[in-house]
Amino acid sequence: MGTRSSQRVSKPTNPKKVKKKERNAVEVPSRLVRMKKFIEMHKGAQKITLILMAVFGLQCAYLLKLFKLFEESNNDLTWASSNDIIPTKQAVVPCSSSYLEDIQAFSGCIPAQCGRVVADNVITSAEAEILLNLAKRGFAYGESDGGASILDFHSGALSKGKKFVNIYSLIKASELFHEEDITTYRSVRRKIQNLLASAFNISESALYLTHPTFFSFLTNKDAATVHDEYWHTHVDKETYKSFHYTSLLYLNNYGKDFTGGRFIFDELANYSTILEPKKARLSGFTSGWENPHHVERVTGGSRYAATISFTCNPKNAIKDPGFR
Ligand SMILES: O=C(O)CCC(=O)C(=O)O
Repeated sequence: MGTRSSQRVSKPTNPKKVKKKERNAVEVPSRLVRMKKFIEMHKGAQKITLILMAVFGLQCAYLLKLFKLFEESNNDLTWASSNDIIPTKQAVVPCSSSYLEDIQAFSGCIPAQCGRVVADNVITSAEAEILLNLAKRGFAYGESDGGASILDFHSGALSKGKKFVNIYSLIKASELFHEEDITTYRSVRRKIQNLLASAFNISESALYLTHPTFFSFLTNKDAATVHDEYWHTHVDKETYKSFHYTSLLYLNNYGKDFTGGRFIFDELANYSTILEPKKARLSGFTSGWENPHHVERVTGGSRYAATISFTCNPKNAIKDPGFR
């Protein structure tokens, strides 16, 4: 037995098993090292992942901001499309403090709310046609070199070349205007006065026609003087001191008779409210800082409109143009 047991103890080791053991003895520490390395690497990767995520997050935030800005600049609202027939549509905007201050002195003329109105059924197409023909007859005597001409039948001012001339020095009014023109102009003026009074809840008799009242004719010619640069944002109360209520009567059609030339309200909140002109479309608005606006550059054709505006101050009233 003793021999057997000692034999068992001294049993010679199988060389194959030794090799395997040796292999194992070598493999165990290398796995640990690899594990450690892996963990270390993983820690590094975690850091890198976190950094990448932060960079990605920042990029996303930046893109989102850009997208928002882009979205805002594309937030323009076509308030009055030339495809629509608008019975009457109104929008309220808070009155500017300077406008309210100015108008306080004229009771009966203070708007319930400032804002805008557009109406397609107040002026008839026939009335617009008569005024369009009258404007065209007038502009045959003069036109600006630079694509923006005006004709003021009240004062006689007419764009010619780079200056203004008095149309009544070129032709007798009686030869230029027909009785129908005068009656149409008066009827249109009365209708506008009525629309403004009801839209802004004021007394019709508190409104007076004011200077300047003019026809405009715009083309895509390059500007020759500053007077041709109609596309700058402006506030009517600043440009024309006597205005309290501005009205515009369009005499031909955006998209058909001309391209470009849309009327744009430049809102404070970085977007635009767009009005597309169409024949006999009437728009009206309070003339203060609540309604900054411009006309988009005309890109083709001829655009005709009439600016017919009102004051609350009787001292700044003018008579209907008598066409002398
Ligand atoms: O013709 C228009 O639509 C606007 C004209 C205008 O802004 C202006 O005469 O001050």
